[in-house]
Amino acid sequence: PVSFDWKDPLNANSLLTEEEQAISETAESYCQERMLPRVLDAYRNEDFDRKIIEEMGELGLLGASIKGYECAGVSSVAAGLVTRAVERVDSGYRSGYSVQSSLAMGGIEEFGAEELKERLLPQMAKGKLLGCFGLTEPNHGSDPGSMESVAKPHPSKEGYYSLSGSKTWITNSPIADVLVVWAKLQETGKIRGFAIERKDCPPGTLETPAIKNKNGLRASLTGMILMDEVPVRKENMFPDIEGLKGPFSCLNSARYGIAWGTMGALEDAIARTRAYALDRKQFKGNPIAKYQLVQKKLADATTDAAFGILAAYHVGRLKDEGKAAPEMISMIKRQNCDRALVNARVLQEVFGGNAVSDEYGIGRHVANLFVTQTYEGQSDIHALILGRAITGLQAFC
Ligand code: TGC
Ligand code: FAD
Repeated sequence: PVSFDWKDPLNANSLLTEEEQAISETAESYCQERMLPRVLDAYRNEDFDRKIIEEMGELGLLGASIKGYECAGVSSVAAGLVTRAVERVDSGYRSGYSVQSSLAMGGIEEFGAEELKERLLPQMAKGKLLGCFGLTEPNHGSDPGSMESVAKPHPSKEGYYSLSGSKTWITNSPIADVLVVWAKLQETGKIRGFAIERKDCPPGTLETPAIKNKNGLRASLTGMILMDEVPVRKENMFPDIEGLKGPFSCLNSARYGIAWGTMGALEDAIARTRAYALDRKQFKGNPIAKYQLVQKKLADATTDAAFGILAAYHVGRLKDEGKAAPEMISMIKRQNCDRALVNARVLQEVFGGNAVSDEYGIGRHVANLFVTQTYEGQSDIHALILGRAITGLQAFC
Protein backbone atom coordinates (compact mmCIF):
# COMPACT_ATOMS: atom_id res chain seq x y z
CA PRO A 1 0.00 0.00 0.00
CA VAL A 2 1.06 3.61 -0.53
CA SER A 3 2.37 5.05 2.72
CA PHE A 4 1.20 8.33 4.24
CA ASP A 5 3.75 11.05 5.02
CA TRP A 6 2.47 13.48 7.63
CA LYS A 7 5.05 16.03 6.43
CA ASP A 8 3.61 15.98 2.89
CA PRO A 9 0.15 14.44 3.31
CA LEU A 10 -1.12 14.91 -0.26
CA ASN A 11 2.28 14.29 -1.87
CA ALA A 12 2.63 17.81 -3.26
CA ASN A 13 6.33 17.05 -3.74
CA SER A 14 5.44 14.74 -6.62
CA LEU A 15 4.16 17.76 -8.59
CA LEU A 16 7.51 19.55 -8.56
CA THR A 17 10.10 19.49 -11.32
CA GLU A 18 13.61 18.28 -10.49
CA GLU A 19 14.84 21.87 -10.60
CA GLU A 20 12.13 22.98 -8.17
CA GLN A 21 13.00 20.17 -5.79
CA ALA A 22 16.68 21.14 -5.91
CA ILE A 23 15.90 24.83 -5.23
CA SER A 24 13.64 23.86 -2.36
CA GLU A 25 16.36 21.65 -0.84
CA THR A 26 18.97 24.43 -1.15
CA ALA A 27 16.63 26.93 0.52
CA GLU A 28 15.53 24.55 3.27
CA SER A 29 19.14 23.60 4.13
CA TYR A 30 20.25 27.22 4.26
CA CYS A 31 17.27 28.26 6.37
CA GLN A 32 17.53 25.40 8.85
CA GLU A 33 21.34 25.48 9.16
CA ARG A 34 22.07 29.22 8.99
CA MET A 35 18.89 31.14 9.81
CA LEU A 36 17.27 29.03 12.51
CA PRO A 37 20.20 29.31 14.96
CA ARG A 38 19.92 33.13 14.81
CA VAL A 39 16.19 33.60 15.18
CA LEU A 40 15.68 33.39 18.93
CA ASP A 41 18.19 36.16 19.68
CA ALA A 42 16.94 38.23 16.75
CA TYR A 43 13.38 37.97 18.02
CA ARG A 44 14.34 38.75 21.62
CA ASN A 45 16.43 41.76 20.64
CA GLU A 46 14.24 43.00 17.77
CA ASP A 47 17.18 42.72 15.47
CA PHE A 48 17.52 41.82 11.81
CA ASP A 49 20.92 40.59 10.64
CA ARG A 50 21.40 42.24 7.29
CA LYS A 51 23.97 39.59 6.37
CA ILE A 52 21.03 37.22 5.86
CA ILE A 53 20.05 39.12 2.74
CA GLU A 54 23.62 38.93 1.41
CA GLU A 55 23.81 35.21 2.13
CA MET A 56 20.54 34.64 0.29
CA GLY A 57 21.95 36.70 -2.57
CA GLU A 58 25.02 34.46 -2.74
CA LEU A 59 22.69 31.46 -3.11
CA GLY A 60 20.79 33.16 -5.95
CA LEU A 61 17.54 33.26 -3.95
CA LEU A 62 16.75 36.99 -4.15
CA GLY A 63 14.29 38.07 -6.85
CA ALA A 64 14.49 34.43 -7.88
CA SER A 65 11.62 34.51 -10.39
CA ILE A 66 12.95 37.61 -12.23
CA LYS A 67 14.38 36.83 -15.65
CA GLY A 68 17.69 38.59 -16.45
CA TYR A 69 19.55 41.20 -14.38
CA GLU A 70 21.62 38.41 -12.75
CA CYS A 71 18.52 36.87 -11.17
CA ALA A 72 17.83 33.13 -11.29
CA GLY A 73 14.65 33.27 -13.42
CA VAL A 74 12.99 30.27 -11.75
CA SER A 75 9.29 29.35 -11.82
CA SER A 76 6.74 30.98 -9.50
CA VAL A 77 6.38 27.62 -7.74
CA ALA A 78 10.14 27.50 -7.07
CA ALA A 79 10.03 31.06 -5.71
CA GLY A 80 7.10 30.04 -3.51
CA LEU A 81 9.09 27.09 -2.16
CA VAL A 82 11.89 29.46 -1.12
CA THR A 83 9.37 31.66 0.67
CA ARG A 84 7.96 28.63 2.47
CA ALA A 85 11.46 27.56 3.57
CA VAL A 86 12.23 31.01 4.98
CA GLU A 87 8.92 31.35 6.84
CA ARG A 88 9.33 27.84 8.28
CA VAL A 89 11.99 29.62 10.35
CA ASP A 90 10.24 32.94 10.92
CA SER A 91 7.68 35.20 9.22
CA GLY A 92 9.89 38.22 9.95
CA TYR A 93 12.76 36.80 7.91
CA ARG A 94 10.27 36.02 5.16
CA SER A 95 9.07 39.63 5.31
CA GLY A 96 12.56 40.99 4.77
CA TYR A 97 13.01 38.53 1.92
CA SER A 98 9.60 39.19 0.28
CA VAL A 99 9.98 42.94 0.39
CA GLN A 100 13.41 42.72 -1.23
CA SER A 101 12.37 40.16 -3.87
CA SER A 102 8.72 40.77 -4.75
CA LEU A 103 7.96 44.36 -3.80
CA ALA A 104 11.20 46.31 -4.32
CA MET A 105 12.98 44.23 -7.02
CA GLY A 106 9.66 43.10 -8.51
CA GLY A 107 8.40 46.69 -8.77
CA ILE A 108 11.61 47.95 -10.37
CA GLU A 109 11.69 45.01 -12.78
CA GLU A 110 8.07 45.39 -13.83
CA PHE A 111 7.87 49.18 -14.06
CA GLY A 112 11.34 50.76 -13.91
CA ALA A 113 13.18 52.29 -16.87
CA GLU A 114 15.81 49.99 -18.43
CA GLU A 115 18.73 52.07 -17.07
CA LEU A 116 17.31 51.85 -13.53
CA LYS A 117 16.86 48.08 -13.78
CA GLU A 118 20.39 47.52 -15.06
CA ARG A 119 21.86 49.75 -12.38
CA LEU A 120 19.95 48.46 -9.36
CA LEU A 121 18.70 44.93 -9.91
CA PRO A 122 22.03 43.03 -10.10
CA GLN A 123 23.16 44.73 -6.87
CA MET A 124 19.84 43.93 -5.22
CA ALA A 125 20.03 40.32 -6.45
CA LYS A 126 23.38 39.99 -4.65
CA GLY A 127 21.94 41.55 -1.50
CA LYS A 128 24.40 44.45 -1.74
CA LEU A 129 21.49 46.91 -1.90
CA LEU A 130 18.47 46.43 0.36
CA GLY A 131 15.01 47.53 -0.77
CA CYS A 132 11.76 48.56 0.87
CA PHE A 133 8.26 49.40 -0.40
CA GLY A 134 6.36 52.40 0.92
CA LEU A 135 2.63 52.41 0.28
CA THR A 136 0.94 52.62 3.71
CA GLU A 137 0.63 56.04 5.39
CA PRO A 138 -0.30 56.98 8.94
CA ASN A 139 -3.84 57.94 7.82
CA HIS A 140 -4.27 55.50 4.90
CA GLY A 141 -3.67 51.76 5.25
CA SER A 142 -6.45 49.66 3.73
CA ASP A 143 -7.31 52.64 1.51
CA PRO A 144 -3.98 53.62 -0.08
CA GLY A 145 -5.81 55.40 -2.92
CA SER A 146 -6.35 58.33 -0.53
CA MET A 147 -2.61 58.75 0.13
CA GLU A 148 -1.28 62.24 0.88
CA SER A 149 2.38 61.86 -0.18
CA VAL A 150 3.07 64.16 -3.08
CA ALA A 151 5.65 64.53 -5.86
CA LYS A 152 6.25 67.76 -7.77
CA PRO A 153 9.02 69.15 -9.96
CA HIS A 154 11.93 70.05 -7.67
CA PRO A 155 11.98 73.83 -7.05
CA SER A 156 15.77 74.16 -7.36
CA LYS A 157 17.16 71.00 -9.01
CA GLU A 158 16.61 70.64 -12.73
CA GLY A 159 15.66 67.08 -13.79
CA TYR A 160 14.48 66.08 -10.32
CA TYR A 161 11.16 65.54 -8.58
CA SER A 162 10.69 66.52 -4.96
CA LEU A 163 8.85 64.03 -2.72
CA SER A 164 7.17 64.96 0.55
CA GLY A 165 4.97 62.99 2.93
CA SER A 166 5.17 60.11 5.35
CA LYS A 167 4.87 56.34 5.13
CA THR A 168 4.56 54.05 8.12
CA TRP A 169 4.87 50.37 9.02
CA ILE A 170 7.44 49.89 6.28
CA THR A 171 9.43 46.64 6.40
CA ASN A 172 13.22 47.15 5.99
CA SER A 173 12.88 50.96 5.84
CA PRO A 174 15.35 51.80 8.65
CA ILE A 175 18.29 50.31 6.72
CA ALA A 176 17.02 50.27 3.11
CA ASP A 177 19.28 51.63 0.37
CA VAL A 178 16.53 51.71 -2.28
CA LEU A 179 13.08 52.91 -1.22
CA VAL A 180 10.28 52.23 -3.71
CA VAL A 181 7.72 54.86 -2.73
CA TRP A 182 4.29 55.64 -4.12
CA ALA A 183 3.14 59.27 -4.18
CA LYS A 184 0.64 61.43 -6.07
CA LEU A 185 2.08 63.56 -8.84
CA GLN A 186 0.86 67.06 -8.05
CA GLU A 187 0.27 67.97 -11.70
CA THR A 188 -2.13 65.08 -12.37
CA GLY A 189 -3.23 63.82 -8.93
CA LYS A 190 -2.30 60.31 -10.13
CA ILE A 191 -0.28 57.82 -8.05
CA ARG A 192 3.24 57.23 -9.41
CA GLY A 193 6.12 55.00 -8.29
CA PHE A 194 9.61 56.31 -7.45
CA ALA A 195 12.85 54.56 -6.54
CA ILE A 196 14.55 56.76 -3.94
CA GLU A 197 18.27 56.02 -3.52
CA ARG A 198 19.30 56.85 0.01
CA LYS A 199 22.84 57.75 -1.02
CA ASP A 200 21.48 60.62 -3.14
CA CYS A 201 19.39 62.21 -0.38
CA PRO A 202 20.79 65.40 1.19
CA PRO A 203 20.83 65.41 5.01
CA GLY A 204 17.49 66.26 6.57
CA THR A 205 15.35 65.32 3.57
CA LEU A 206 14.88 61.60 4.35
CA GLU A 207 14.42 60.02 7.77
CA THR A 208 13.54 56.36 8.37
CA PRO A 209 13.04 55.87 12.11
CA ALA A 210 12.48 52.33 13.36
CA ILE A 211 9.19 51.37 15.02
CA LYS A 212 10.31 49.58 18.20
CA ASN A 213 8.64 47.34 20.78
CA LYS A 214 6.52 45.33 18.33
CA ASN A 215 4.71 42.33 19.77
CA GLY A 216 5.09 40.32 16.57
CA LEU A 217 7.46 40.10 13.61
CA ARG A 218 10.31 41.12 15.90
CA ALA A 219 13.00 39.51 13.72
CA SER A 220 12.11 42.00 10.97
CA LEU A 221 12.96 45.70 10.93
CA THR A 222 9.94 47.99 10.50
CA GLY A 223 9.97 51.75 10.29
CA MET A 224 8.63 54.96 8.83
CA ILE A 225 9.71 56.91 5.75
CA LEU A 226 9.58 60.65 6.43
CA MET A 227 10.15 62.70 3.27
CA ASP A 228 10.76 66.44 3.26
CA GLU A 229 11.44 67.55 -0.30
CA VAL A 230 13.49 64.45 -1.14
CA PRO A 231 15.12 65.02 -4.55
CA VAL A 232 14.54 62.07 -6.91
CA ARG A 233 15.94 61.95 -10.43
CA LYS A 234 13.21 61.98 -13.08
CA GLU A 235 14.67 58.72 -14.47
CA ASN A 236 13.87 57.10 -11.12
CA MET A 237 10.12 57.58 -11.58
CA PHE A 238 8.44 54.51 -13.10
CA PRO A 239 7.66 55.84 -16.58
CA ASP A 240 4.59 54.02 -17.85
CA ILE A 241 2.41 53.15 -14.90
CA GLU A 242 0.02 55.37 -12.98
CA GLY A 243 -2.73 54.75 -10.45
CA LEU A 244 -3.10 51.95 -7.92
CA LYS A 245 -2.48 49.36 -10.58
CA GLY A 246 1.28 49.92 -10.04
CA PRO A 247 1.54 49.04 -6.34
CA PHE A 248 -1.17 46.40 -6.56
CA SER A 249 0.64 44.59 -9.39
CA CYS A 250 3.70 44.32 -7.09
CA LEU A 251 1.41 43.16 -4.30
CA ASN A 252 0.05 40.33 -6.44
CA SER A 253 3.47 38.65 -6.34
CA ALA A 254 4.09 39.36 -2.66
CA ARG A 255 0.62 38.18 -1.62
CA TYR A 256 1.17 34.99 -3.64
CA GLY A 257 4.46 34.47 -1.75
CA ILE A 258 2.76 34.93 1.62
CA ALA A 259 0.29 32.18 0.72
CA TRP A 260 3.28 29.81 0.46
CA GLY A 261 5.18 31.32 3.37
CA THR A 262 2.46 31.01 5.97
CA MET A 263 2.17 27.33 5.12
CA GLY A 264 5.86 26.97 6.06
CA ALA A 265 5.17 28.59 9.44
CA LEU A 266 2.18 26.30 9.96
CA GLU A 267 4.20 23.22 8.99
CA ASP A 268 6.84 24.18 11.54
CA ALA A 269 4.13 24.68 14.18
CA ILE A 270 2.82 21.18 13.37
CA ALA A 271 6.27 19.57 13.55
CA ARG A 272 7.06 21.27 16.86
CA THR A 273 3.68 20.30 18.32
CA ARG A 274 3.93 16.68 17.20
CA ALA A 275 7.40 16.32 18.71
CA TYR A 276 6.28 17.92 21.97
CA ALA A 277 3.09 15.82 22.20
CA LEU A 278 5.01 12.57 21.66
CA ASP A 279 7.48 13.50 24.36
CA ARG A 280 5.24 15.01 27.03
CA LYS A 281 3.55 12.46 29.31
CA GLN A 282 0.46 13.02 31.45
CA PHE A 283 -1.89 10.51 33.14
CA LYS A 284 -0.38 7.05 33.66
CA GLY A 285 2.72 7.82 31.61
CA ASN A 286 0.88 8.26 28.33
CA PRO A 287 2.28 10.73 25.80
CA ILE A 288 -0.34 13.46 25.30
CA ALA A 289 -0.17 12.63 21.56
CA LYS A 290 -2.21 9.53 22.47
CA TYR A 291 -5.24 11.62 23.43
CA GLN A 292 -7.99 12.21 20.90
CA LEU A 293 -8.34 15.96 21.41
CA VAL A 294 -4.62 16.47 20.78
CA GLN A 295 -4.76 14.27 17.68
CA LYS A 296 -7.71 16.27 16.31
CA LYS A 297 -5.72 19.49 16.63
CA LEU A 298 -2.88 17.94 14.64
CA ALA A 299 -5.25 16.45 12.06
CA ASP A 300 -7.00 19.80 11.47
CA ALA A 301 -3.73 21.71 11.12
CA THR A 302 -2.12 19.10 8.87
CA THR A 303 -5.17 19.06 6.59
CA ASP A 304 -5.24 22.85 6.28
CA ALA A 305 -1.50 22.96 5.51
CA ALA A 306 -1.82 20.26 2.83
CA PHE A 307 -4.79 22.01 1.17
CA GLY A 308 -3.10 25.41 1.40
CA ILE A 309 0.06 24.14 -0.28
CA LEU A 310 -1.87 22.59 -3.16
CA ALA A 311 -3.82 25.81 -3.68
CA ALA A 312 -0.63 27.92 -3.67
CA TYR A 313 1.02 25.44 -6.04
CA HIS A 314 -1.92 25.61 -8.46
CA VAL A 315 -2.05 29.42 -8.49
CA GLY A 316 1.74 29.45 -9.02
CA ARG A 317 1.40 27.34 -12.15
CA LEU A 318 -1.46 29.56 -13.40
CA LYS A 319 0.67 32.66 -12.69
CA ASP A 320 3.42 31.40 -14.99
CA GLU A 321 0.84 30.76 -17.70
CA GLY A 322 -0.53 34.31 -17.27
CA LYS A 323 -3.83 32.90 -15.99
CA ALA A 324 -3.82 33.95 -12.30
CA ALA A 325 -6.54 36.54 -11.59
CA PRO A 326 -5.81 38.91 -8.66
CA GLU A 327 -8.89 37.51 -6.90
CA MET A 328 -7.32 34.03 -6.90
CA ILE A 329 -4.34 35.53 -5.11
CA SER A 330 -6.64 37.31 -2.64
CA MET A 331 -8.31 33.95 -1.98
CA ILE A 332 -5.11 32.03 -1.20
CA LYS A 333 -3.50 34.92 0.71
CA ARG A 334 -6.56 35.26 2.94
CA GLN A 335 -7.24 31.56 3.39
CA ASN A 336 -3.66 30.51 4.10
CA CYS A 337 -2.95 33.39 6.50
CA ASP A 338 -6.22 32.80 8.35
CA ARG A 339 -5.83 29.03 8.59
CA ALA A 340 -2.18 29.29 9.61
CA LEU A 341 -3.08 31.70 12.41
CA VAL A 342 -6.12 29.74 13.65
CA ASN A 343 -4.29 26.42 13.66
CA ALA A 344 -1.08 27.73 15.19
CA ARG A 345 -3.14 29.31 17.97
CA VAL A 346 -4.89 25.98 18.67
CA LEU A 347 -1.63 23.99 18.51
CA GLN A 348 -0.16 26.40 21.06
CA GLU A 349 -2.53 24.87 23.63
CA VAL A 350 -0.78 21.49 23.33
CA PHE A 351 2.34 23.00 24.95
CA GLY A 352 0.52 23.87 28.15
CA GLY A 353 2.50 26.33 30.26
CA ASN A 354 5.60 25.78 28.14
CA ALA A 355 3.81 27.62 25.29
CA VAL A 356 4.62 30.79 27.23
CA SER A 357 8.39 30.16 26.98
CA ASP A 358 9.92 31.55 23.79
CA GLU A 359 12.27 28.53 23.67
CA TYR A 360 9.43 26.45 22.21
CA GLY A 361 8.91 28.72 19.19
CA ILE A 362 5.15 28.28 18.99
CA GLY A 363 4.22 31.64 20.52
CA ARG A 364 6.52 33.37 18.06
CA HIS A 365 4.66 31.83 15.11
CA VAL A 366 1.28 32.84 16.58
CA ALA A 367 2.36 36.46 17.11
CA ASN A 368 3.93 36.60 13.63
CA LEU A 369 0.96 35.07 11.87
CA PHE A 370 -1.33 37.77 13.24
CA VAL A 371 0.82 40.25 11.28
CA THR A 372 0.69 38.21 8.09
CA GLN A 373 -3.10 38.28 8.33
CA THR A 374 -2.94 42.08 8.59
CA TYR A 375 -0.39 43.29 6.06
CA GLU A 376 -0.63 43.17 2.27
CA GLY A 377 -4.39 43.56 2.66
CA GLN A 378 -6.05 42.59 5.94
CA SER A 379 -8.11 39.39 5.62
CA ASP A 380 -11.46 41.20 5.71
CA ILE A 381 -10.27 43.46 2.89
CA HIS A 382 -9.52 40.35 0.81
CA ALA A 383 -13.00 39.07 1.69
CA LEU A 384 -14.41 42.30 0.23
CA ILE A 385 -12.25 41.96 -2.90
CA LEU A 386 -13.73 38.46 -3.32
CA GLY A 387 -17.23 39.68 -2.44
CA ARG A 388 -16.98 42.34 -5.13
CA ALA A 389 -15.91 39.73 -7.70
CA ILE A 390 -18.73 37.40 -6.67
CA THR A 391 -21.55 39.96 -6.58
CA GLY A 392 -20.35 42.77 -8.82
CA LEU A 393 -21.03 45.17 -5.92
CA GLN A 394 -18.23 46.89 -4.00
CA ALA A 395 -18.61 47.14 -0.24
CA PHE A 396 -15.52 49.18 0.68
CA CYS A 397 -17.37 52.44 1.24
P1 TGC B 1 -9.78 49.62 -7.05
O1 TGC B 1 -10.83 50.48 -7.69
O2 TGC B 1 -10.14 48.27 -6.60
O3 TGC B 1 -8.52 49.54 -8.01
C1 TGC B 1 -7.84 50.71 -8.46
C2 TGC B 1 -7.00 50.35 -9.66
O4 TGC B 1 -6.07 49.34 -9.31
C3 TGC B 1 -6.30 48.16 -10.12
N1 TGC B 1 -6.13 46.99 -9.25
C4 TGC B 1 -5.22 46.04 -9.48
N2 TGC B 1 -4.30 45.88 -10.45
C5 TGC B 1 -3.51 44.79 -10.38
N3 TGC B 1 -3.61 43.89 -9.39
C6 TGC B 1 -4.50 44.01 -8.39
N4 TGC B 1 -4.55 43.12 -7.41
C7 TGC B 1 -5.36 45.12 -8.41
N5 TGC B 1 -6.36 45.57 -7.59
C8 TGC B 1 -6.81 46.71 -8.12
C9 TGC B 1 -7.71 48.29 -10.60
O5 TGC B 1 -7.90 47.56 -11.79
C10 TGC B 1 -7.82 49.77 -10.82
O6 TGC B 1 -7.13 50.07 -12.03
P2 TGC B 1 -7.61 51.30 -12.96
O7 TGC B 1 -6.72 51.20 -14.16
O8 TGC B 1 -9.07 51.05 -13.24
O9 TGC B 1 -7.41 52.54 -12.13
O10 TGC B 1 -9.18 50.49 -5.85
P3 TGC B 1 -9.77 50.82 -4.46
O11 TGC B 1 -9.18 52.12 -4.02
O12 TGC B 1 -11.27 50.68 -4.45
O13 TGC B 1 -9.07 49.63 -3.66
C11 TGC B 1 -9.69 49.00 -2.68
C12 TGC B 1 -8.86 47.83 -2.13
C13 TGC B 1 -9.40 47.51 -0.79
C14 TGC B 1 -9.02 46.64 -3.04
C15 TGC B 1 -7.37 48.11 -2.05
O14 TGC B 1 -7.14 49.40 -1.73
C16 TGC B 1 -6.58 47.16 -1.19
O15 TGC B 1 -6.19 46.07 -1.61
N6 TGC B 1 -6.24 47.55 0.07
C17 TGC B 1 -5.28 46.82 0.87
C18 TGC B 1 -4.01 47.64 1.00
C19 TGC B 1 -2.79 46.81 0.95
O16 TGC B 1 -2.77 45.66 0.53
N7 TGC B 1 -1.68 47.40 1.38
C20 TGC B 1 -0.44 46.70 1.35
C21 TGC B 1 0.71 47.60 1.72
S1 TGC B 1 2.28 46.85 1.34
C22 TGC B 1 2.52 45.76 2.60
O17 TGC B 1 1.71 45.56 3.44
C23 TGC B 1 3.81 45.05 2.57
S2 TGC B 1 4.10 44.05 3.95
C24 TGC B 1 5.33 43.12 3.28
C25 TGC B 1 6.02 42.23 4.19
O18 TGC B 1 6.61 42.72 5.19
O19 TGC B 1 6.07 41.01 3.88
P1 FAD C 1 -6.79 50.03 8.73
O1 FAD C 1 -6.88 50.27 7.28
O2 FAD C 1 -7.01 51.18 9.65
O3 FAD C 1 -7.80 48.86 9.11
C1 FAD C 1 -8.13 48.54 10.46
C2 FAD C 1 -9.24 47.47 10.46
O4 FAD C 1 -10.39 48.00 9.78
C3 FAD C 1 -8.83 46.20 9.68
O5 FAD C 1 -9.31 45.08 10.34
C4 FAD C 1 -9.53 46.38 8.33
O6 FAD C 1 -9.85 45.15 7.72
C5 FAD C 1 -10.79 47.11 8.75
N1 FAD C 1 -11.33 47.89 7.63
C6 FAD C 1 -10.78 48.96 6.99
N2 FAD C 1 -11.58 49.37 6.00
C7 FAD C 1 -12.65 48.55 5.98
C8 FAD C 1 -13.80 48.45 5.15
N3 FAD C 1 -14.02 49.28 4.14
N4 FAD C 1 -14.68 47.46 5.43
C9 FAD C 1 -14.46 46.58 6.44
N5 FAD C 1 -13.39 46.62 7.25
C10 FAD C 1 -12.49 47.59 7.01
N6 FAD C 1 2.88 48.64 4.39
C11 FAD C 1 3.67 49.00 3.35
O7 FAD C 1 3.30 49.82 2.51
N7 FAD C 1 4.92 48.45 3.20
C12 FAD C 1 5.42 47.56 4.09
O8 FAD C 1 6.56 47.08 3.91
C13 FAD C 1 4.61 47.19 5.21
N8 FAD C 1 5.11 46.35 6.16
C14 FAD C 1 4.39 46.13 7.30
C15 FAD C 1 4.98 45.44 8.36
C16 FAD C 1 4.29 45.27 9.55
C17 FAD C 1 4.96 44.59 10.72
C18 FAD C 1 2.95 45.74 9.67
C19 FAD C 1 2.16 45.55 10.94
C20 FAD C 1 2.37 46.41 8.62
C21 FAD C 1 3.08 46.65 7.43
N9 FAD C 1 2.54 47.42 6.39
C22 FAD C 1 3.32 47.76 5.31
C23 FAD C 1 1.25 48.07 6.55
C24 FAD C 1 0.06 47.14 6.29
O9 FAD C 1 -0.06 46.88 4.92
C25 FAD C 1 -1.20 47.80 6.86
O10 FAD C 1 -1.08 47.73 8.28
C26 FAD C 1 -2.46 47.13 6.39
O11 FAD C 1 -2.66 47.33 5.01
C27 FAD C 1 -3.72 47.62 7.16
O12 FAD C 1 -3.75 49.01 7.20
P2 FAD C 1 -3.96 49.76 8.61
O13 FAD C 1 -2.98 49.22 9.56
O14 FAD C 1 -3.92 51.23 8.34
O15 FAD C 1 -5.39 49.34 9.10
